[in-house]
Amino acid sequence: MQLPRLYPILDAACFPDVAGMFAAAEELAAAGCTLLQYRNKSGNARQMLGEARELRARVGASVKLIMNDRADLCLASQYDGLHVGQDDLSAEAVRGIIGGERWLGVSTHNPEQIAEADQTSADYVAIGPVFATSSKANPDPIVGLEGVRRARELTHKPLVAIGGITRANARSVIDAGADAVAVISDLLRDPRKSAEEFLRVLG
Ligand code: TZP
Ligand code: MG
Repeated sequence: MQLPRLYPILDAACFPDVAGMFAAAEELAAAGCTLLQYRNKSGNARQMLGEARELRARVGASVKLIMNDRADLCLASQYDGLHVGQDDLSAEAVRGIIGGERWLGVSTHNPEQIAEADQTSADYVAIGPVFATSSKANPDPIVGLEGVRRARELTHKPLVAIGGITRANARSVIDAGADAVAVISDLLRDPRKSAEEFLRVLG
């Protein structure tokens, strides 16, 4: 699998309403983003499936869509992949649900978790939070660029860095060994222009 450098996350909690999230998705696709994650930590399943399907309708078939946390909703919405964290079902458990073709990503926060994720069938490993973030409740300790460098040494899988990544620091994260940066907040204001700027500095 080939990860694009920019991996925007659409977190429902970061938008005043769903219309804003759908509009942001369209803008990100128009900017050239080819991979998006739908994250909703507080929606009910029915609501989430509706939103997931609407996101697909807005961005079209050429953008890869990843569901956060929920293997059932990944299948129901026919998404391209699933992203799980340390408190979700294990990589192997969800692999058994989503099958071999869909992308599977696993969040890690320290060297032990990276080494463990490396031994699974995950298609990519995420490491973070790299920098301070206000987009996640109860974040793990910041790993810094040193944490990204360490992660790079511990896995040959594609590496996604996450947490506090902005247009100003994204390049340093890639230079530390990440293949891609996952971003929530620095894409919220004027998503199209922000994504274009990310793609420029990452290119
Ligand atoms: N996992 C680790 S940090 C984070 C997640 C979901 C939030 C990233 O959001 P932001 O706004 O790009 O820091
Ligand atoms: Mg999770």
